[in-house]
Amino acid sequence: MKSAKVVDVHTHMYPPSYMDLLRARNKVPYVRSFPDDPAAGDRLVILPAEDTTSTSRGRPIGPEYYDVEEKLAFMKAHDIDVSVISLANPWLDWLDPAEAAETACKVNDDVERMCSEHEGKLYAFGTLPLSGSAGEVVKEIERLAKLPHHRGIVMGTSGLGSGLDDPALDPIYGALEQSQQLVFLHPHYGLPTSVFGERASDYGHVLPLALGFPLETTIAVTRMLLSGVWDRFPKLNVLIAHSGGTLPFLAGRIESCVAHDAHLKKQGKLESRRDVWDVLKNNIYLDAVIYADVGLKAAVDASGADRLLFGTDHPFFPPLDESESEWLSVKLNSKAVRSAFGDNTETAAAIMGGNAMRILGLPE
Ligand code: 5CU
Repeated sequence: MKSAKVVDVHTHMYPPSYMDLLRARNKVPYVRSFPDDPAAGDRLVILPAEDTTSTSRGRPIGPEYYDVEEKLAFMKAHDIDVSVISLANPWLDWLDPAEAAETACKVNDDVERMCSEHEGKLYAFGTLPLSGSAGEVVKEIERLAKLPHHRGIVMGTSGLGSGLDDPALDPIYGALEQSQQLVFLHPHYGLPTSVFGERASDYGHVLPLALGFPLETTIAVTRMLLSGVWDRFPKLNVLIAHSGGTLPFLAGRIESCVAHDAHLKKQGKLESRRDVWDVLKNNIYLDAVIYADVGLKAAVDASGADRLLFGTDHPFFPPLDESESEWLSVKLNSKAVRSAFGDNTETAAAIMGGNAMRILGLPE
């Protein structure tokens, strides 16, 4: 087997400039400690679903979220050669529109500096000022294209506020396509807590993270497909988090529902459209953050082994036992690759790093 580098394309940070913003807030998203439980230390509260008794205090947050030395130590402990870091959710979606453009610049420059101080080890997906105007977003996309360590952008499913099928996003999709920057699409909003029922708070974060996140992503991408985003922007490339949510599994059903829809037919929308399989094989990349070989095999069947990229989701999902230096979440993801594609195969090496090196143009 060709020995390839291991590249982590799904790994987050809150750089210092962003931490300052979180610490200054008392509304979600925020970082704070709770005087009635000093032992719990600082807590990161970010999700809309953190409104049940078992989730309302978020999760512990320490330097693994903001200190670049911790990222490098984690990489070393898990034999990761290169990390493509992205700001973690909820990015800048919640910012006052008047502050969005300037804050995006500051956060992206902060991350670019971190990468340049660790040449060859760190690259990044930038953050967009999506609460600002489309013009401001396009300007930041054009600026990011010139930053030497940036390889695309990370964003959630809300777009400019009304989802990724919003026609107002066209100039943004156009700028991303034109500059050939990869969109790393990541969930944050999940599903309304009400769908998880009256006993949701008995189950901690399991329902919103295991099901809310992937379904949110699947719905967002399906809306992009249905609104013809990839018909208008045939070279727009998207890396979908968590192996595409449930898209690889549901693609056939989505395609069949489209082909049987009388409303779409009447509107002439069934003619000359690109189908879901075409988009999956030509515009979509999937990360390998699905923790089991079953999901990985579905991802490869849908998009191809040359479009699947290893990730960890660090610093989320740390071991519950702090004394464990090897993270279970990472072990599950790398074991899934070996179990699905063999221990020492070209395919496994490509997924662990070769694909990312090629797709993101990372230097050998
Ligand atoms: O544990 C969580 O809440 C998360 C999150 O918010 N974002 C993410 O990427 N992974 C886990």
